[in-house]
Amino acid sequence: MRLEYAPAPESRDVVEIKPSYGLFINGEFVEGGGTPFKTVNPADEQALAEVACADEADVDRAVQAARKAFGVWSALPGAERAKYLFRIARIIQERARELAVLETLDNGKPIRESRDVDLPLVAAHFFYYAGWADKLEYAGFGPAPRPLGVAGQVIPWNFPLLMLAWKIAPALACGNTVVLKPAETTPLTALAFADICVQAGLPAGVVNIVTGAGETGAAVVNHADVNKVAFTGSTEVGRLIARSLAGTGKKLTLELGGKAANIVFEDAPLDQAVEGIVNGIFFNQGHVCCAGSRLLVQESIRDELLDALKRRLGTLRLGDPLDKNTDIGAINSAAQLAKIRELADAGEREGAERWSPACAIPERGYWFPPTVFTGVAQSHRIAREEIFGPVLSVLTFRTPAEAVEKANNTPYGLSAGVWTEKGSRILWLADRLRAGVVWANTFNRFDPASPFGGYKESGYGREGGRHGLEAYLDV
Ligand code: TXE
Repeated sequence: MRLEYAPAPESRDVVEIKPSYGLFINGEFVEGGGTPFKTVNPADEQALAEVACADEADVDRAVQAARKAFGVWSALPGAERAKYLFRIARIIQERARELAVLETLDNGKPIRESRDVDLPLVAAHFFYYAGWADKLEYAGFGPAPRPLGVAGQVIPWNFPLLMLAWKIAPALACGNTVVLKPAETTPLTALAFADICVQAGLPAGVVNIVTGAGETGAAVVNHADVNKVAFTGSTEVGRLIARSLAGTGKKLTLELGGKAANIVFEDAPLDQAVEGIVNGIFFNQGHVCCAGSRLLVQESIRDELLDALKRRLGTLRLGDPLDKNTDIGAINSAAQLAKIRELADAGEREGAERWSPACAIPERGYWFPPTVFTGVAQSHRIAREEIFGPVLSVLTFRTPAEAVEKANNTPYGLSAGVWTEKGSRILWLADRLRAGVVWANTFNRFDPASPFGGYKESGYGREGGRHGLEAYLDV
């Protein structure tokens, strides 16, 4: 790690955080019936604000508000709905700096990422789906696709505002109304988004935000008057939700975990591949469902690639997420840090070799250094389980067939990466990899026009693109 450099902190003053926040129901901020909870800055463990907790009665009020608004919203011509979505997209752009700082404070991710990746993509999703709102009959789902009604949406903490955009933008474009529950460790940007809905003049009840933990989420998905459920989070909770919705007739999409293979062939451009590996697993501290957490490297270039990778990791900066030079921010919560530590310790116990660059860890906050495990066997927990942290497991292969076999040897199937100069090999692998997304000579690239979603235990349904509309329409 480079220890000496000139810090360039983004100003905290661009955002005004209130001491306490209410729920957003029917266009107003209201108190919640549950016990309020604190949201914490993971970089210094200081409380940022107190946030209301929605109980079942609050969730019911939010669903009723969404039901009432559905009549008005779904009856608007698509071009009118588009105007609201365009307005929201523009306000997000105007307030991008404030939202990026708020996201970084609540989540721990580097400001460089929230500013240059998350926020531009959030706005892009609203622009993209605004464009569909008056063209749904041309989406290929039949002549008069209809909205489903009230969408209950539960999202995680790794991309708080971006996951909100993935869920709310297509739902509204299709004419649905929404009750969304953000994750309990990152509620602040969803509440800022509620404020943006007010600023955009969105009719009351079209978007409702209920904060709280898993019980609030369960109340949303199990509410009898919710027609569609969209969930992004752990495979365990995804399974619970699928079970509880069985037989209810609610439409369900699930975006769950992953254990992606990033496959590097001996003919790959090495410097580019190293950047792709770093971006694949250390972007957002590895809190990414499609993270390239397993490096599959062709045996003939293993040592050369690992040397180059370790040199590059030595240049990464871990620390203050608000510093524009920071590459590795804070781990989102104490619970997630404990999970990463547990799995990394299991890696050592099971016989893999652990390596991290020299790295000063701040005294306060939740931190984990970039970590590489070599000598990993397919049976090791670090090769099988989602770590959701900055930890890379390195395995080797000799032939393309062996690479495919190892890459597919996981219960998950969300994403994969292939690095090679050979176009024919890219197509050969893309055909055989059981993954919803296959990147070639790049990794972790997102576009609102591309469908995203998994195979196997990574979930079902697609978000993004034209396919993302299908989740919110009766066709
Ligand atoms: O997830 P949870 P956690 C994976 C990742 C991570 C692990 C645990 O491996 O280490 O999951 O993270 C809400 N009914 N991913 O515990 O609990 C919860 O309040 C309805 C991968 O944070 O699944 C939050 O809003 N909702 C993933 C959301 O579900 C419930 C992103 C996610 O929390 C609920 C996050 C219930 N019974 C974690 N229980 C990805 N695919 O990107 C909880 N929630």
